[in-house]
Amino acid sequence: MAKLPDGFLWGGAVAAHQLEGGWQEGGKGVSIADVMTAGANGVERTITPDGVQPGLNYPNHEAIDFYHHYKEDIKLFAEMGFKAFRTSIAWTRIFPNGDETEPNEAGLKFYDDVFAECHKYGIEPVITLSHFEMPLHLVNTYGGWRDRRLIDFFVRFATVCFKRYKGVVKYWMTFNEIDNQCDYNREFSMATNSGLLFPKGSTDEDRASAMFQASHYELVASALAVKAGHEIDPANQIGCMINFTPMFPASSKPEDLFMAEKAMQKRTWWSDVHVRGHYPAFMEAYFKRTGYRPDITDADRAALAAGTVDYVGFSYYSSSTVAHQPDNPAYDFVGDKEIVPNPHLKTTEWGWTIDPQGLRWSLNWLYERYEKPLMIVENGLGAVDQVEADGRIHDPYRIDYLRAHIAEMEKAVNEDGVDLLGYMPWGCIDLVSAGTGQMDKRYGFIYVDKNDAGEGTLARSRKDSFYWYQHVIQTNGENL
Ligand code: BGP
Repeated sequence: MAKLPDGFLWGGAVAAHQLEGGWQEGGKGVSIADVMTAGANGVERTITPDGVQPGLNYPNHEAIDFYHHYKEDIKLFAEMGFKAFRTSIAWTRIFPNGDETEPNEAGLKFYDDVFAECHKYGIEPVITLSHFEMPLHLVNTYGGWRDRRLIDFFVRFATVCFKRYKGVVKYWMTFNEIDNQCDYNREFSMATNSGLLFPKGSTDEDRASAMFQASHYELVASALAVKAGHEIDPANQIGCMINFTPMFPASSKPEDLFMAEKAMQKRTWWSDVHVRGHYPAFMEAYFKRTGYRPDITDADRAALAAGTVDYVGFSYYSSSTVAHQPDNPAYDFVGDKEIVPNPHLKTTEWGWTIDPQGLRWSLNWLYERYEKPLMIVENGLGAVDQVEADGRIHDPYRIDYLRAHIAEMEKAVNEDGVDLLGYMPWGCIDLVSAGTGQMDKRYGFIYVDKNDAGEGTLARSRKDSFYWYQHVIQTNGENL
């Protein structure tokens, strides 16, 4: 393969609540992630917003205890040759309840130490400000992002971080996978993204209405944070972060082609606002046509226009295929009926399609639409790994997945002219799964000895993919 440009940010990605543990250390407050139990046997994770209940399994409380192992872990990333490490700052370490006026020094100090450790090895920290880990207090007291006051709380948090880590962190992202909320039939993603909890019996309309409002406040908060970040340090590069799942038509029928177009709009309007500073026409038309009337003021519109992002960060795991259904005349819903299997693609053990060419397509689509640098901040294969009797972990399936995706990424850069800043595969060290709350859905190059029941020594070991990725980075992507 052809090499990537010099300075390409090879690395890996994680999120605070999925690996740090130390959920009550250093003055940390309780986040929504801390009250989520693990799912089991196909059952979704549950949320216990009134507090932790004895006897239930809360995997994020210890996670892989990066809080105490970060030196060892960053050393292993350095051994692989990482140029960048994406993690998030747990909001509750800095503002334990989210609405205080003064930050928690011990929390700020923890990230001073983590970033210093990265720089010791020439690793660039890439930081998400909000990755599914908002303070629980903001959920219980304000109803999460339904409440406009959260804008100020978030901007205060972001501003404290920009000031404290000035000259230390250059690459930032505001909200992780903000567009996940389009799946408003799944209460779990509402809770993780926006802290929106719903009473039993709530309808799709209730959830959609709250979601549009919460999303708007998040977009305004993001724009104000971007503006503040640029003022504090003009060298800051501040991006958005979306879950990019391309929607392909199931057939060449015009209805399916248009369904795919509408399904793409349904996912991408968040990044349209982040990048362009205004709502796309199809969303304005949708609000007019439907009963949704989010509170959007003129001052909000001015804020959106003044805080556009510098780059587009995105996760890519799989593609989806959609077919139009006759009972969806306005093409408004992309639900279980519209999403259909793609007979040309294999799937993972968790049913996610494996579509490397979809990554090249995504890079082309995003670059054409936004003409902004892109950053792949998540990609990877969740799989169950076996530890052999000699302690080694052979994971050729993970290497195959990553090799195929990197090859397509390189074509997008070298043949299609896409401006790509870096590649940070997800869960570079095994961690708690966001979707299931379990350990055994593993993504890492580094194995962590801990099982779904929370048992294990937490010892780290290098998988085969560790050495493979090390070689990829050494050759700047030439040798896959
Ligand atoms: C993304 C999230 C991550 C992550 C990943 C894999 O949606 O940003 O936090 O966990 O998906 O998902 P899962 O952990 O469910 O396999």
